[in-house]
Amino acid sequence: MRHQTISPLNNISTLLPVFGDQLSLNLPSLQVDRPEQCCVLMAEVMGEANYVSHHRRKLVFVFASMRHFAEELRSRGWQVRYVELTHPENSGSLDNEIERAVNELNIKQVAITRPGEWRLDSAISKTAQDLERNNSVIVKIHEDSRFLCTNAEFVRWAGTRKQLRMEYFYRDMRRKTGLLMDDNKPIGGKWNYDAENRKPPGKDLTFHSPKRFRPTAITRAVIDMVETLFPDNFGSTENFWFATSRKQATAALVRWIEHSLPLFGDYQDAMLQDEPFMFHSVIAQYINIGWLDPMDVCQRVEAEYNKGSVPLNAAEGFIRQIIGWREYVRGIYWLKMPDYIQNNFFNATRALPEFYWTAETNMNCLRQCIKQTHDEAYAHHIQRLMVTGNFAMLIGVLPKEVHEWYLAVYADAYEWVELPNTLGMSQFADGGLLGSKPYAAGGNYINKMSNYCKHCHYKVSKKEGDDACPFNYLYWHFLASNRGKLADNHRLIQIYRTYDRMSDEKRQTINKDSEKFLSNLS
Ligand code: FAD
Ligand code: DLZ
Ligand code: SF4
Repeated sequence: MRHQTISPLNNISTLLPVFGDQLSLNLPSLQVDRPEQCCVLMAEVMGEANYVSHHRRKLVFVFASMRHFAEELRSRGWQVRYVELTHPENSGSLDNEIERAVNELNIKQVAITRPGEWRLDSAISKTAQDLERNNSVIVKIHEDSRFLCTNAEFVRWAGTRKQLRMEYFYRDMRRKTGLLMDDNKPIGGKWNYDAENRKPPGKDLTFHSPKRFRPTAITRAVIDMVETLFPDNFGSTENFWFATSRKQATAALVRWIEHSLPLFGDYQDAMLQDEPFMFHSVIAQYINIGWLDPMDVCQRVEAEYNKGSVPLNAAEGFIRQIIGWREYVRGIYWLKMPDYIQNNFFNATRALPEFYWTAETNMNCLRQCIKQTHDEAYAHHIQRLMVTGNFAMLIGVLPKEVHEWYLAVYADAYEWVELPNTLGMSQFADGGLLGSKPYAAGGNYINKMSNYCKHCHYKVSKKEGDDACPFNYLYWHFLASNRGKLADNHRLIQIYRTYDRMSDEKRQTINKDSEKFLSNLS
């Protein structure tokens, strides 16, 4: 096995650690006056590989991307100390690798871009203090400039409001970036075209799959390593096709813009059997790891709208996801951590069902979404929110277990973006910080937005009995069980009225079917 040993580095005084999701040449810590006196440190470590049991495709994507980034840096003249996972002296954690490099290279200064996750940020801050105290090393931690809203700006925005609604944050971000703006007015007269973006899947849709890349020699070596070291982790590495360099990720974006962006808006919420990607961009993993820059992505999309090649609902819908949702959830994460992760508004206690790891369930919507997650480390937003997330909330799974599953299984998952989406948006475990009501739905919604029900063991039209769609009775059971916490929610008043109009017998049947289903689950 090839080990990257550390050749004597001359005149090195500054260490520049770059973490696995910081693969950008624009990182603030890489903007230095004397690159020849710097050494970039990159380390594959078990601490990061194991803190949740990551999908094997995600591990391949992260390590292969890290290795390609190290090559990119070297080709630009940077000195790079790259520690592979199997290196005999690998200490197993990023903070220890920084300390080891400081001691071995006799480093005087360290410059770091702040890690994306609270967990790593605390460990690095502690290491920074130790290095300054014990080794007289100067440590500078830069704020991550790859986002359009700084944490300080978000704190200021949040400080002025009672409710932290994404829509108002998004409008401010449109004003700030000037995207799709006509002076200080939104192009087209409306801020948000979401109402046009909920078309059910049509019969005659044709899709262009995301651009696929043949693994390089570097990636093939990583695949072998991941298969050897993580044989029991979830997911497949077969036919690995993700981009693992900036050039490839950009080519994937260009292809998506050309072929799929025009219909992205219309079918954003639709789901189809055996069509994991539809018109989605499948670029979240590339933006989050640093291969693509969010503002550049949005400007390319805006340019297509200006050329007249895509409708406004597609361009606006996409840009909203990036400068709205993506920035907003990051703001919430840093505003509310570390306590946020403990939230459990409904006091849920159930363990995550085993079939989230095996896809062995008769519920076709869940089987499809989980199987696809296993094969691709990908599911689109509505699959995550309204199928796997909705079901976990309806049956009362511990939010922390749901969170750890999402963090592990998606190639784009890092806690700063995954946690608010899971715990807040999909589980309502924060009691409504992100959403004004829980995203709970029965089988009708899934049937309207997908063709899953046509291929299901259960009947979506049936409300009770062994062959009824479980989402139908679990939906009412969830609302009834959590009435004490939800009854005052003005968006649920009509729904509770409908429940109250049901006969006692019907309500008892809902309860009986639900209890039977839930006891079979456990
Ligand atoms: P598209 O549908 O093509 O959307 C375009 C881009 O918008 C995405 O690439 C992404 O960068 C951004 N985006 C869209 N929605 C969101 C959102 N709600 N929050 C943040 N960014 C958004 N996204 C992640 O990047 N990482 C996660 O770990 C993650 N976990 C999620 C967990 C749950 C329970 C839910 C409901 C959503 C989660 N999302 C997460 C948001 C969203 O589902 C993914 O960003 C999206 O599915 C990625 O696929 P795509 O690139 O094809 O996105
Ligand atoms: C996700 C990940 C994994 C699996 N492995 C590494 C690693 O070995 N080295 C590294 O620097 N980063 C890795 N990452 C990304 C980090 O987990 C990420 O930087 C933190 O979670 C902060 O967002
Ligand atoms: Fe899912 Fe119910 Fe439809 Fe089956 S019938 S696919 S369980 S929503």
